[in-house]
This record gives sequence, structure tokens and C-alpha cells, in this order.
Amino acid sequence: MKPVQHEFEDAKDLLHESFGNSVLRHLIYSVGKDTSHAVERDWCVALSMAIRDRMVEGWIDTTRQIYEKKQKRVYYLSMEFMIGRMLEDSLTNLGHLQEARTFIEAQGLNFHDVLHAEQDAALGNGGLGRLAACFMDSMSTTGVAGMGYGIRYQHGIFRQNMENGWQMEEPEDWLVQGNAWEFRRPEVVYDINYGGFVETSDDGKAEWKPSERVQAIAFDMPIAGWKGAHVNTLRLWSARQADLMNLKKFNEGDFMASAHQQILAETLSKVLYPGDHTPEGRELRLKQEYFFTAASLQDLIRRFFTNYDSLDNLGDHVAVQLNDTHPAIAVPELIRTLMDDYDYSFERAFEITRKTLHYTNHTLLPEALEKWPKGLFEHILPRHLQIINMIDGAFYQEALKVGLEHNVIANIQVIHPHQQDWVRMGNLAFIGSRKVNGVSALHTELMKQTVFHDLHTMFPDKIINQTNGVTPRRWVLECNPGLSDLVTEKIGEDWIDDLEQLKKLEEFAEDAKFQKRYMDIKSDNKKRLAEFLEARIGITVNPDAMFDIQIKRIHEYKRQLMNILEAVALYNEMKANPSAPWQPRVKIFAGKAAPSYFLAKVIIKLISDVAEVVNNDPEIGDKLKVIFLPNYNVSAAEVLIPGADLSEQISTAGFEASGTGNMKFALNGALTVGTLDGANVEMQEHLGEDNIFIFGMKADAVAERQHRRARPSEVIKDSQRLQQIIGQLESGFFSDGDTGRYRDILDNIKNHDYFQVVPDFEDYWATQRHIDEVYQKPSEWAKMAILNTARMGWFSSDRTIRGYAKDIWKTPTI
Ligand code: 26Q
Repeated sequence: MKPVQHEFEDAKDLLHESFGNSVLRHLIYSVGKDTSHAVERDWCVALSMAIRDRMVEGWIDTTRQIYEKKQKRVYYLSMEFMIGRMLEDSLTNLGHLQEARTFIEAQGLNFHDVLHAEQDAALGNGGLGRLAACFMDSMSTTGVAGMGYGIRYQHGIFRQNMENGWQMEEPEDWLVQGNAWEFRRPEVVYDINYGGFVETSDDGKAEWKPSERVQAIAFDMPIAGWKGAHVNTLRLWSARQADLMNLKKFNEGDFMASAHQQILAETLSKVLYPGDHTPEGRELRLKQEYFFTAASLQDLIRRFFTNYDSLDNLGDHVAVQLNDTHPAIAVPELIRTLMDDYDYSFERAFEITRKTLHYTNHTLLPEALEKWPKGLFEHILPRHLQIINMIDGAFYQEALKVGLEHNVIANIQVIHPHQQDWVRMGNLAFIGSRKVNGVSALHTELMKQTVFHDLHTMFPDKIINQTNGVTPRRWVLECNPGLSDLVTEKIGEDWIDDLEQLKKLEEFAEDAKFQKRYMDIKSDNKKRLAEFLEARIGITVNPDAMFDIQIKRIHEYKRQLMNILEAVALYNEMKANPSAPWQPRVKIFAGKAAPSYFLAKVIIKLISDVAEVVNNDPEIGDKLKVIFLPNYNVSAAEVLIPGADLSEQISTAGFEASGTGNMKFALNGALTVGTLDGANVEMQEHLGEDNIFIFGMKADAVAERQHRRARPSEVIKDSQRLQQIIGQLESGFFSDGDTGRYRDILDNIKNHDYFQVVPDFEDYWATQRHIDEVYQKPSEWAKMAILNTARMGWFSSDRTIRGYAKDIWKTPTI
């Protein structure tokens, strides 16, 4: 028999047919259609399979190289991967986009429609999931031997339908038509155990006797980086029943009981939890977390043993990154594996674990920090609870040694010794990791001062910053081809994987000809966005108006409320002065609310109500339009962002860990109106104060007001504008006379206003009017927009990944 490698070389030869031939072959033999009967969706699948073949070559090469060079491996564990469509991305990265377009158009088809026949893979809630997807792209581009691990949810984030302005959730079903990108790996399967009890033998060795078992089976997706040089794997786990059918029950004729078990097992990978900052402490969620974490650790250990024969130095060859606390159960699970399966002492197991795991924190919101009732935890993972107690014991001694007081230690242990009710996952992740990182400079500082204050005193070198970034392939090259062509024409194409090259555009910022070309592209993108809105919701907007966009999950701290109240104030002012030279605006909102987050849903309803009144007021006409675009997702972002003039990044300072939408907008030449929060702070540093519109309180002032529970009424009494708006909301002006509809919103802004909408309102208003003025000076605006594109290069996720590789993973990049 020939060696495997030669077989692969032969296979490569077979594939050296033209790209068009590959597509046709797949249409006929994989999809099973001929050209005369194929619809867009069939061509989409055939194209996907043809490009996937090309990716597989690099994939096998990459895998072999990592193996041969014994390159240190990185495992990115994330409950969420917000991927979006894959076809255009893969065609672009492999350099086949033009060829594919020509071929498809020669068949008499619309290329855009074929690309868009693919459903979004939406296995995430928002920023954290999208960051994981950008990181997969950048790990492949920079040559990190990185593998993503997650869950192959059968249903991703719900579809948002609007019923009379209210959000309605509908199940999403991305897999119904199949997934052309995945490879099912039936041979890669692991048992995952739950429940039962722990038996300790005479020699002190513990044995977990679980009461329930499911299997995790692997599905792989190849992720090609820029130019396809390196292709990494995203491995998603799907749950199935451990013994194919419960044979005994089946033979006894109890089909229903047997089927019931199967359903229970499969529930684990059935749906994504749709909350983003309001975690639900439900049993199924904990089981999901353990399910994918345990499967991933078993898988990486199995792979480790193909190269090494002892786990002693695991941390020298493997780095695991925990995307928030969702996979924090990895801490006791790795210790358990080392102790129970490989006979390590607890001390050694703890030490190895703390050299292998790393944790990224994405939020400081107290209610978003995961914690589990101890009873529930013990019921599902009894052995892990024992190990957590050992961790707390060992940690207590460590903390005593560095001179911490008993009551301080109590606060930072995983389980508080006197209030034994919760297992605190943030503390667990921190204590079990080698490095802990924040996602922007400000957020990292606040982590040190607030949630992890005492842990930081004890481990002053553990917390580091790695500011987020976004992939320029998807977020410029693919979503904004006009701008990409212009940039490449001016500075060559090196910017695509070396984004700081965009600096070279600075010299054109005041060049009238360049300004015109740059703004013509913006104008085309706005027309494309206007058509999209027309098609999706039937509202016609004037593409010459300023497009002002806020798109993100709906949350009080993100302050969509402040934005819509400003729209109401603007409407009132326009009504009062109809003949003033108003700058026409289109205010666009999009985003999903967690299904159980009632106040967020009322905010959506308020936006829809205001839109109804404003958009149908003949006196207002084109001067102001308010739009709520339903079902925001990655694909919608790809149309919205390039078409924006103004990007709304107006969170209460201290609450947005980083933001990444802010970066996408600025790269594409939208100017930002924002607070000094998250990565906005660093954007201001890179852009210069003159090229961003900053307003509002800073994080310290916010904290101070929140601390002393400052009353909003003192501010409201001095603001005519707020008084008028509150009166309108109370009187039912926007709600057909329904005076109760906004009760909770009103109670909030009048009496508590934790997120400081009221004290920031007037500054926000004034800043918006200043923005109107600048927009009316086209060449000034164009200069600022160009400088935004030119100076955002640092915010590439390639830079972020190089930072992780150097400071956390200690792994090489190319
Ligand atoms: C936890 C437990 C149970 C159910 C749900 C959750 C859960 C799920 C998702 C908790 C949090 C999230 C998502 C958080 C998130 O998206 N955070 C965002 O992360 C981005 C990437 O770092 C930042 O840019 C944003 O600032 C941050 O809000």
C-alpha cells in the first residue's frame, strides 16, 4: 500500500479541474440536479462544495504541518460562534470570488442571490459570539494552530418577528436544508456523564458513579484564513443518546420510554440560550456548559497523546482560552481527569491546570456573573463539587500566606464559607487560570478595581488587557467592495492582512478628488441600504439624509432609550420650527431583546410607536424617519454598517466592556457619537479628539452618581425637553391614548435611572446638533470619515490575536 501522503498528492491531481467544472460536478453528483432544474439554493450548495474541496487541501496540509512541527496548540472554548454566511467569506479568502461570479453569471443567474441563498449560522447572542468568529478567521490568517470548540445548536438565536411593534420570538432552523460546510465525524465521539454519587475507596481514591450518560459527536468546519494558506478547524459538538436505543425497553415494547430518553439526550444541543447579560441559572444550561467543555477536553487530551506521552507538561504544548465563564467548568474537569484518570495528586493536577487555562472576561454587570446554586451543582456534577472544595481549601492556604484576612478570602473563594449557597464561576475561572484578560483598556482597569479587586491584589500579574478587534476580511473587504477597491487602488492590497497600512490614506484626507470618490462610495452604500430597507420593511428613505444607526442587543445599559428620546425631542423641535434648515436624518435601530427581558421589549415597542407617529406626519416628511429593522443578524450588519454616516455607541460609561460594532462602523467611514466607554476610549486615542464625537459622563462620574443614588428629578426639573417628552409618554401621545404602556420606562427614568439617561441627555442632544452642523460641511465631514478609515487599522482582530499569541498563549504567528 502507498503511504498516505502520496495518496493525498494523487487526490490533489484529481481536483485540478477548473473551478467551474468542480461546481458543475457538485451540482450534478452532490446536489443531484441538472442545470436546467437547479435553483439558487442548489447553486449555492454546489459552489460551497466546490470551494470546500479547495479548502480541504490546505486543511490537510495545515494539520500535517502542526503535527510535524509539534506547534503549540490553542483551543478556544466558546458557547457561542456568531458566524453568519460562509460562502462569500470562503470564496474571498481563497481568491475565487471573481471566478465564481463570472461562472454563475454565465449560467444566467444573479450572483448576489446565489450567495444569499445561504442561511446565517447564528450560534450566538451578540458581541461575544461574533468575537469568537472574528478570532477564528484571524487565527487562520496569522498561522496560529487554533481550534474552536463549541456546540452545534440545532436552533441558533431566535428569529425576531414584529407583531404590532412588539418582539415575537420564532424558532430558527438553520440546519433544515443541510449545512454544506460541516463534516460529520462519527468516529469522534465521547461519553459525557452526569449525576450519581462519588465512592471513595480505602486508599482514598475517588470514583464517580454517574447516573446519566450522553454522547458528544463531532462536526467539523474548515476555517480558511486570508489567501487560504492556513486552514483551522471549528469543531462543534452534537448530543445523542449514549446507547443507541435503550434495548431492554425497546425489546419490552416500550418504544415511547426508549424514544423519550433519546429526546432528553438530544436536548443538550437543541437550542442556544437567548440571554446575553441576564444568565438564567437553569439546569439545562449547566449541563450544556459541561457537555461541550468535557467533550473538548477529552478531545484535546486524546490529540495530545498522539505527540507526547505524559501530561506533566500539558501547559507547554497546549493553551486553552475560556470565552467568559461559560466553559469555566473546565477548571474542575481538567483536575478531575488528571486525578481520576491519570493518577495525579490534587496538588499536581491543580498546578498543571493553572498552567494550561486562560480566561477572558466580557462583562462587569453584577447580574451577568454566572453563579450556580450549590445544590443543583452537586446534583449534576457531584465529583466537581468535591474538587471545587479542594480548590477552595488549597486557595485558602495560599491567600493566608500572602497575608489576606479570613473575611477577604471568603469573598474570593469559589464558594463563600459562611454563605454556602452559590458556586461562583468568575472566581473559579480566575483562580484556575494562568492569565485573565479584559477586552479593552478601560474594562481591564475596572476589572482590577471592582469585580476582581481582591483577586488582583493577590495575583497582581494575572490580569492583562487584550483589546478586541474585528476581521477586515468580512468587515471591509467583503461587506464594502467599493471602499476596498478604492483603497487597494491607492495603497495596494497589503492592508487586507496588515490593516495598519490604512495609515497611508491619511495623505488623501483633504484631497478633494479623493474625498469625492470616497463619499460617492458611501452614497452607493446608502442607496444599497435604502433598497434593502424598502424590500424588508417597505419604508422609503431619502439616501441624501444622514443615516444614523444603532444596532446591537437591546439593553438598558446600551441606552437605545436615550437615542429614541432624542428622536422625540428632535421631532418636537421640528414641529415647533418647521421652516428651520433642519438636517434630514434617518434613525435606524435594530437588535434583539432577551425573551424574558420585559423592559427591553417595551423599549422596542416605544421605538416602533415613535416611528409610527413620526413617519406618518406630513409636516415632517423626509426631515426625520425612524426605523426599527426586525431580526438583526450578521448578514444585516453587512449591509447596514457600510451605509452608515453616524454610529451610535452611547452606553453608560463603565458598562460596555469593549464593543466591536463601534470598530466596524469607524473602519467603514461612519463617524461615532459615543461615550468614553469600552473601546471607544482607545478609538478616540487612535482617531484623535477631532474625529469622534464624545459626550457624557465618564465612568468615575457615573459610579459616583450611582453610589449616592442621585435623583433624576433634579435634572428633569431643569430640562424643558425632557419634561415635554415625559408628558407625551404619560399622556399616550405615542400610544393611541394608552397611558399605561410605558409605565416601567417612566418609573425608571423619573425615579431611579440607574443607567443615567437623564443626566447625559442634554449633552447628547447638544452633541447631536453639533453633528448636524458638521454634516452640512461636506468636505469637513469627508475628511473626518477618511481619517476614521485611515486610523482604525489597529483594531484588526489580527492584531488582537497576535497579542494573545505573544502575551498569553506563547505561540508563534506568521
Ligand atoms: C450566561 C449564562 C446563561 C445564559 C446566557 C449567558 C450569557 C450569554 C451571552 C452571558 C453573556 C453573554 C454575552 C455577552 C457579550 O456578548 N458580551 C460582549 O462581549 C463583546 C466581546 O468582548 C464586547 O465587545 C461587549 O462589550 C460585551 O457586551
